[in-house]
Amino acid sequence: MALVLKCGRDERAEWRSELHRLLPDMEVRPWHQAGDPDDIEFALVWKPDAGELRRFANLRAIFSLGAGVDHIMNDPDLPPGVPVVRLIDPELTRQMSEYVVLSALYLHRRMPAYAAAQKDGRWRPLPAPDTRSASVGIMGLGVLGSDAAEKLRPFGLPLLGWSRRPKNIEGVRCFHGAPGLAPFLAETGILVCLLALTPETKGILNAKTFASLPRGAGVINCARGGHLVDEDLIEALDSGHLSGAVLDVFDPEPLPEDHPFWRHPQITLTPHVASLTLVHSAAIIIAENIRRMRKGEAPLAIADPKAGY
Ligand code: NDP
Ligand code: OXD
Repeated sequence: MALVLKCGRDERAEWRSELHRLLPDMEVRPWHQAGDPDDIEFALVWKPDAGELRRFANLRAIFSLGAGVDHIMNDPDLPPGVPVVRLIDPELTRQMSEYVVLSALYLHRRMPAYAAAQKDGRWRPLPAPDTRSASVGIMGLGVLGSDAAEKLRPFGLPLLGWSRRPKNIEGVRCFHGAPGLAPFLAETGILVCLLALTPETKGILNAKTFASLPRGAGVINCARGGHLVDEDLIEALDSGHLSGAVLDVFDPEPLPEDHPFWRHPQITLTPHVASLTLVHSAAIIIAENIRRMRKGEAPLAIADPKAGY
């Protein structure tokens, strides 16, 4: 039996060598040289082509190469009954928390305004940032959102969080569900999006959400581009209601060259690098899940097909 791998060309050799080291009896086949589809027991994928996974009649699990599984779940022809397995990797979590702390402090310390002043050659000190009132609200309190909250705690900024189900996290005022959204937004000064992308959360960063934030709020999107309504963000920034945004993810990616985000003075953007899968670390987690399945145990971190993440 074999594993089929769909990853970036640059990482293919590393994945194959790590998986060979950890699972010496597993044959690893590249996506376009999968051979006899009936040999394929496991798929390890990033953005598989829609309908393609269904070719593998003996597939036992689909492993995501990233933390999000939307790139798999959005296939309307997904093989039924085959578990989709999320990647929960401490290295991914660490990187994301670094990005969130960096971006939240960047907005809190008004770095976009200082960058603009520097560009104009202007010496323009702003009032001291008041940490007591500069709250950070995290949408999505899953693996990444809850760790980001924990890493932000030592800075003393009031923390809020919003999720689908109720949560109890030390030092975080937790809200949940549709009724919890408005009170959460009303007290959020810096909004961080770390939600899973599902039909319910698509476009959630929109004009109504921005209008519910206090004037001068900032927005950080490091989940998926599909959460954000691009025009609504530009309008909220241009009207002065929002003061700045840090964006790591876009729809589509790469962000088209002529997209207004590139040159907007209040937007800082990065090319989907907030947290990158590190092969040496992720391969250990995937190999361990395959070993579990071979022993007849369920893999860890199966996505819930009903919830979609
Ligand atoms: P989790 O599945 O652990 O967490 C997802 C969170 O979203 C949960 O708190 C969940 O609520 C919440 N959620 C889902 N649907 C709703 C809803 N309808 N209303 C309110 N809350 C909802 O995922 P991770 O923390 O591991 O990852 C989060 C996302 O980060 C990924 O899906 C991915 O898109 C993105 N990501 C981006 C990267 C980058 O480099 N930019 C890298 C890695 C991930 P509940 O807790 O109640 O289930
Ligand atoms: C992920 C990502 O989901 O890289 O891991 O976006």
